[in-house]
Amino acid sequence: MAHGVLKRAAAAGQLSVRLHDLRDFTEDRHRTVDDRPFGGGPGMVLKPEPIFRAVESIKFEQPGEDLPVILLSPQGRLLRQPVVEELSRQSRIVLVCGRYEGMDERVADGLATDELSIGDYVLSGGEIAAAVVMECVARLMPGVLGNEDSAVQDSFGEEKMPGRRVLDWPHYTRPAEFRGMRVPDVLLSGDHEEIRRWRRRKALEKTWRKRPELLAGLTLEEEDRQVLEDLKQAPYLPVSSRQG
Ligand code: 4GX
Repeated sequence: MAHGVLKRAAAAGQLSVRLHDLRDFTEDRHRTVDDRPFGGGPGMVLKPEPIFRAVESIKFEQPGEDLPVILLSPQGRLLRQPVVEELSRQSRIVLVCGRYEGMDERVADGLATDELSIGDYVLSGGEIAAAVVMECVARLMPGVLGNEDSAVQDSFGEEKMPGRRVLDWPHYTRPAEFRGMRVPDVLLSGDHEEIRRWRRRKALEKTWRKRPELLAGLTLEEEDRQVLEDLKQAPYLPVSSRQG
């Protein structure tokens, strides 16, 4: 919260974050949040009661509110930009972070409204995953990255929102030549229509070559379809012989 987009979102009054220590919602002398798994096996499991009580204390603040309660876990649906956009429109979100081998399944079954994973790898706790969600959501909030209002992201769609479904185009800055590597001439030409077409072509080309599965579900405009047709015809050029 002290840096970058989270700091900016907070300064713009768009974001506030509260931490809730599960131990504050225990009732025993040792403030116990975990226990051994039924059925045996290694490791510990987070008990359901402190998690239910913690989330219920947040629900109690605004009775009747439609409050998303999101469990971070490798079993969740993958966090992708459309999910981030959906979350950025919510006024409040609860992110539930587990530790240990996991948490009592009744949290997923009877408390969480959604389960999200930030990727197919195993963290030791949900906190970093929650920070990733916060970061992605904060950068879409009005007034945070120069998005004056939330309508901007929708109406600009793909073109100004690379990363939504196609990869970004290549970026260059000065110097125009660095260690023998030239910036493509078109970017120095000042021809804005030509530059727009080049960027679109490069974005599609990069997506086609590096992440072809991202193009699968897309309905493309005529210009894009033509570009992709040409790409599929073109022979693949090794890095050493590419230019422009
Ligand atoms: N994307 N982890 C959660 C503990 C746990 C296990 C099961 C609830 C149910 C992860 C991820 C992730 C590791 C966070 C296990 N909590 N979270 N933790 N990948 O790997 O979100």
